[in-house]
Amino acid sequence: MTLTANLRLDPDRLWDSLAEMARIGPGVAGGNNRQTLTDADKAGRDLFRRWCEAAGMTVVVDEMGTMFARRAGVDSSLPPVMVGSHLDTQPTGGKYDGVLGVLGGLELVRTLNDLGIRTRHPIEVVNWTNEEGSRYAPSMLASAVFAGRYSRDWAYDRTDAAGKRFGDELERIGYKGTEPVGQRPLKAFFELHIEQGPILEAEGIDIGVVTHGQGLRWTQITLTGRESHTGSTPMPRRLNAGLGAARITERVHDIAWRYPPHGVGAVGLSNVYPNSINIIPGKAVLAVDFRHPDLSILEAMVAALHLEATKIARELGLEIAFEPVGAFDPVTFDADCAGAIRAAAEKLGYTHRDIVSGAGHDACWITQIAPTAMVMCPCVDGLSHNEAEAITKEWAAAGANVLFHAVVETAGVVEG
Ligand code: HGY
Ligand code: MN
Ligand code: MN
Repeated sequence: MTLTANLRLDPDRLWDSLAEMARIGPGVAGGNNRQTLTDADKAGRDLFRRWCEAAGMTVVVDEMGTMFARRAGVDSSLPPVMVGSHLDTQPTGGKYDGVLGVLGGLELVRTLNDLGIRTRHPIEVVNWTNEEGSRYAPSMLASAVFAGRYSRDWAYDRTDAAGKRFGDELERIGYKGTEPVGQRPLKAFFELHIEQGPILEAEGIDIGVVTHGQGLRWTQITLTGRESHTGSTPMPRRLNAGLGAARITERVHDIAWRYPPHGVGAVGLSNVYPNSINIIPGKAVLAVDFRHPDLSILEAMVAALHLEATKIARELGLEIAFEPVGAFDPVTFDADCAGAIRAAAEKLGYTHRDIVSGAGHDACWITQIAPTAMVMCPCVDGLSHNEAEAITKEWAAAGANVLFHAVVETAGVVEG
């Protein structure tokens, strides 16, 4: 039996849930600041747990704090179809990045309950811990541990800018679960996410069928010069780490431009020390974010960075140190899962196109261990990682409806 095209989610209930979650950890400009493992993250997790339990699901938390809300299937021995994303946000994040994927999964279960539909496989709605990687690098940390890329203890030892350990903060908010990470079997994983880019909106297309995800390399660079007086130190005697950071930032931009149309690069995090108006910075720390869908080009960008940043440092008399702080290779998502998404969009009468994800997602790690694909909906001006991030209720509903049909068809509908 398959779901008929008239079966859709309740767009208002989804929209209301998004609005209620957005009230937790508000930003300063209408978005959210619900960073991972903060009190606001805890409050968002608690609300998600209450909603899941009210929908008859049982919630399990693993050792990385990832939440798995399970709706029983007719055959509980079968592996679940997982659906989800993340509830943590950037410090100046939007209301939909990640949240739409988690609450779209919750709404899917609420709709199955309303319709009295049973599935053969269980369904699990997932909130992955620390997708953003802003407070604790690297991004997609919990899904990477789940996929076996990093150990739990390595993740626990990650520290934030204030020196707080990931493991300690997870314990502090009460979400250090007992289930070993990565032990949960799954049949497939589906993630609904806003595009965070301009393509779908510009082309007037409802649904992105994500067939690939580009790769990422994050490199932290520390430059060491010498603090000295900005007034009395002659120019030839300066060892200015801040100047080195500025030149390397410009060079990152140039390296990205060498690989059009997909090459992208930026320095989003950059600090000089001691950051005093009349002291030449003796130290600078910056983080470089390169992305590309082709692994060999991504690696060429990083190699150019090492070569050219080292030359800049030498010219300025600075010491330089590089530390990789995040990496995942370009991925290809599962053709059958992508096919289920395409078929759902067709059945429901939505326009759709295949698309490569510019941003990283938990699905990029889960696809390494199980059949995985993503559904995308447009966002206004392609803007994300900005408090002004916006989507329409119609876009949210279209994405969630396609997710609903693709997940339920994969889980198998049981008659009667
Ligand atoms: O960086 C990313 O692509 C994701 O938003 N964490
Ligand atoms: Mn996201
Ligand atoms: Mn994000």
